[in-house]
Amino acid sequence: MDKKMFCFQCEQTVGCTGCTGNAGVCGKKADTARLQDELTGALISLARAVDGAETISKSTWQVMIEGLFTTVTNVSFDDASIKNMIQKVRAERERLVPDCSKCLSPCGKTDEYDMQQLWNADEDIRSLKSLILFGIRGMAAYAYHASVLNYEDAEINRFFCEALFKIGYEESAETLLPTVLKVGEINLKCMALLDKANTETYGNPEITKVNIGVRNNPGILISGHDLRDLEMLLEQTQGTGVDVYTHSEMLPAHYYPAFKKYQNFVGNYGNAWWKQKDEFEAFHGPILMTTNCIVPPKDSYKDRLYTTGAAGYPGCQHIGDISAENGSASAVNKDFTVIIEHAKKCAPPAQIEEGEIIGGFAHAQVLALADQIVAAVKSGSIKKFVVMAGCDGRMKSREYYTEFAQKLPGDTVILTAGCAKYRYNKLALGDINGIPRVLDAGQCNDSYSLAVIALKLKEIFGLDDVNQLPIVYNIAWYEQKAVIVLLALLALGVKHIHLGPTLPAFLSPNVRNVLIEQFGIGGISTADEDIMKFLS
Ligand code: SF4
Ligand code: SF3
Repeated sequence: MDKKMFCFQCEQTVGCTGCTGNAGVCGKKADTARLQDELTGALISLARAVDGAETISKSTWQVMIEGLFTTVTNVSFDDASIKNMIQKVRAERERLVPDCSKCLSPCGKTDEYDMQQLWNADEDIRSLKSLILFGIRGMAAYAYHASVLNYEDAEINRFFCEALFKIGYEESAETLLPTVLKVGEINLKCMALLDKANTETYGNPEITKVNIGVRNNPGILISGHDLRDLEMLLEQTQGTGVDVYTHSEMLPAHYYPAFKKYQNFVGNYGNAWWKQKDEFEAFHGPILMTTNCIVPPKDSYKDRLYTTGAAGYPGCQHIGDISAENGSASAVNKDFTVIIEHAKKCAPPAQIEEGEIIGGFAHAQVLALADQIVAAVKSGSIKKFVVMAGCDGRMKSREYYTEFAQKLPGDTVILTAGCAKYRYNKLALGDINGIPRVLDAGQCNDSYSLAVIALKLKEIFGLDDVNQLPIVYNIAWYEQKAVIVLLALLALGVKHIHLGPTLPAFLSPNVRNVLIEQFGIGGISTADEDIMKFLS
């Protein structure tokens, strides 16, 4: 494959086949894509080194998880930080197998993997390995957020190695397919770990009305998925006169009890990630991107865009972890003074919306309402739950999701998580006996709640199979965290999931057929046709 770059990991890939030119649709340049490949090849060699090492330390897992997370769509566009990550991976490998680099008759076992081998492989092998790779990239995001809160799991860490090892070494579809399913199984554990980390640290999300208007103070907008970053920012802005607003996937932070005590935690500003060019301009103050999704910024606000954690953009200031710099083993610690001082010099945000939205329907809150929900199902007031979790994206075809939500009959309830919700969470869809018709469980990272709710309902209704529940799945995907949520649902035995707006480019016809035959996976058509089909 003699292309400048090759990437087909997200839904907006060119022509539904792959980004191959000077840059991807997301704005990722060919050089950055090649560095991400180099990083992935280095991570595979690290996994090979782990296989031969006697003792593995925490730093090995941290490097592996951060390295994978860095390559998730819209996380890092910064070549310098990707090169730095590659060096960290190489140093870790050298530490684990110091004799390899000095060996006079090298066996090649810990050599770096050339990703061209994967991109040029037989299409079914490429497809299965891509499912594994993109799945563990998504899972690494969850593991990263959990580890920031000091929650880790040896089985999950080991599995990152196993999966990377298979991408590098395994060439048979018969052995790769079970690994694809195992990625989903392990991810259920990883999502449970992150749920435990978040809820034990910040409390169980509860029903919350979130203001979408603004106040008259300067503000900082925080986006992405990292709750620890938000916590530090809220602490450091106390008494400064600077307000804090959430953006996109940070909206669900308002649902956690721990953040409600901050008087300057004002509300949510804007919508899903892809509208940020207009919304960041109107915000006037600094923006902190803690994870995806970064859109290459306009010059008009680029100096106001800051990154932290795995996120990066060239020319935007990155706020590092002081505890890591000090070599301290304590929790992640960052100094956001520069952003706060910047905010003080900025005008207050321009109001772009007003009113409130409601959310906080993660598993504990929904299960607290179980009696009410079960009664509504038994009386026929609720006929179906429609899981519409996942990602939003800029493609016009995603207007389907707004239309679908609008046209769903009044006896249906939407269960959502992820930024997909912005396609319908501001519609007046009403409630059923006091239960809102859109129940937002949180970020894409909180999709675990939807699995817990389904399993609990199965138990309450005394069913043998999760597919007997009155739940249909119409999931919107964009990046690799949605891929891993899909694999987790398959691991739970959920069948007949509809995935849109288009099926992943990395599914070969044969792999797609396996998913259709074994799991009944399907695409979408029009809102009218799908409502008829899904609810019949
Ligand atoms: Fe293309 Fe998506 Fe890859 Fe960006 S992440 S280069 S848009 S496939
Ligand atoms: Fe959204 Fe980027 Fe996937 Fe977390 S913020 S769901 S796309």
